[in-house]
Amino acid sequence: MNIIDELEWRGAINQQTDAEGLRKLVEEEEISLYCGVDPTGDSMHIGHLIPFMMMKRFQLAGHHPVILIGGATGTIGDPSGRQTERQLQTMEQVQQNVDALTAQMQKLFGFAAGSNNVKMVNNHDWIHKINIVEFLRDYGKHFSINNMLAKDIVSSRLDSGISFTEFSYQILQSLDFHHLFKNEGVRLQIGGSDQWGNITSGIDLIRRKEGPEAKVFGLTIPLLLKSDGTKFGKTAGGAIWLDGKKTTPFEFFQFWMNTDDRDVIRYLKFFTFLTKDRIDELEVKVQTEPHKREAQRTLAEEMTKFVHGEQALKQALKITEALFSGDVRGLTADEIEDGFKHMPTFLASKDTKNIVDWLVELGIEPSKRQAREDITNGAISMNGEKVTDVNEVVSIENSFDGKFIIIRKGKKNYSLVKLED
Ligand code: 383
Repeated sequence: MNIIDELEWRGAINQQTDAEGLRKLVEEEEISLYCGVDPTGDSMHIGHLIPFMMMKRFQLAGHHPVILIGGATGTIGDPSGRQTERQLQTMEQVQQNVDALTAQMQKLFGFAAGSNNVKMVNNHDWIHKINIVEFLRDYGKHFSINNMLAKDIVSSRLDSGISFTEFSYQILQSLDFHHLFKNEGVRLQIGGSDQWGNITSGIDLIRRKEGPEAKVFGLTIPLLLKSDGTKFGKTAGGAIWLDGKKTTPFEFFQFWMNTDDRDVIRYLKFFTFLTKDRIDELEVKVQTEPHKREAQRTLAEEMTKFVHGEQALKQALKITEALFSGDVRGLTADEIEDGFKHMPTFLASKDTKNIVDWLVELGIEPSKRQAREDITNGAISMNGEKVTDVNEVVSIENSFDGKFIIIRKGKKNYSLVKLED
């Protein structure tokens, strides 16, 4: 399968400027292509994985990805898809974000592992050298205000308003494409469907400056929609970040694990490097034995391994298994903190107390009568061991590391009790 057929099969193509031309080009040559990300935050989230997984596929097919970090464009902010003007970040903030995103990209693309067919660039390196007169003469002259106003990004903001700064953003991104075409031989820019306007205006600029023989292409990837209509990648707890400190590998694993049966095959095609045969096999499993959630588990394992590595995946699996079986005894304090982040948490003193009083005082049980009944019925366990005696006492001896006590009520209701310092 050539790379374009593969992207089509994976459902990863939204719009193309010249589908036939691009197909021919990638069949004949190894090409350089680029995709940019702006350092508007200190981590990427899974929405960013969408085009960068595709870059990785081009890389595996022998092409040469150029990853652009928007050290200059990030100081402005892309108005695409936004209804309100952005607050400018400080230059220091942008620089910190550049460093953080650079490190993440290096990890994902495995520079450390010595793969040398990927390049990383920062548009600040060339944009900061352009002075205002050059900007207006060499670039501004090729942009028609009339066309710029007609683009969705700008026209949708004419009511609410848009600053000259954000209005000019598309010129900067266009100038990048031109720069990379001239200096790195880049022939294709890819991005999410929100980037269509910026990508096509770059192609126009290249044609105007270099003439019609300059053959460059644009390709966008569809926005992922969930079958229940809600936005992909957002949970009650916010975005799913690639930074393990913001979204732990366990939470990351759980996010993919919770994918709807109706979405899981699409996600496997989009995000993993599994073969068509393997994905077809999993598709059958979703139909014949959905309760086993093998497709979800495969997706969660592949994604966690790709973003966080083998070791982190092992730990996520260990926490998942402990919570499922109830046997939490083998967990470390760090693993508990991670696994219980979104479970009900209570704060208790380190004083020794009777279990019934303790459960009621904390609010885990509504009344002493209920607490006694649950204990007698064997519905309560403490740190993975059933409590059967209503006279049992709770003390610091029961805790993990002097820090936590885990209570399980029934099969699934966990509470984390943190002991006060
Ligand atoms: C800057 C300079 C360029 C080329 C691209 C850029 C960034 C671009 C942008 N991209 C988004 C971002 O940075 O704003 N103007 O958060 C997102 N991308 C990718 C993808 C996506 C887009 O990084 O659709 C989701 O992740 O294109 O929203 O010369």
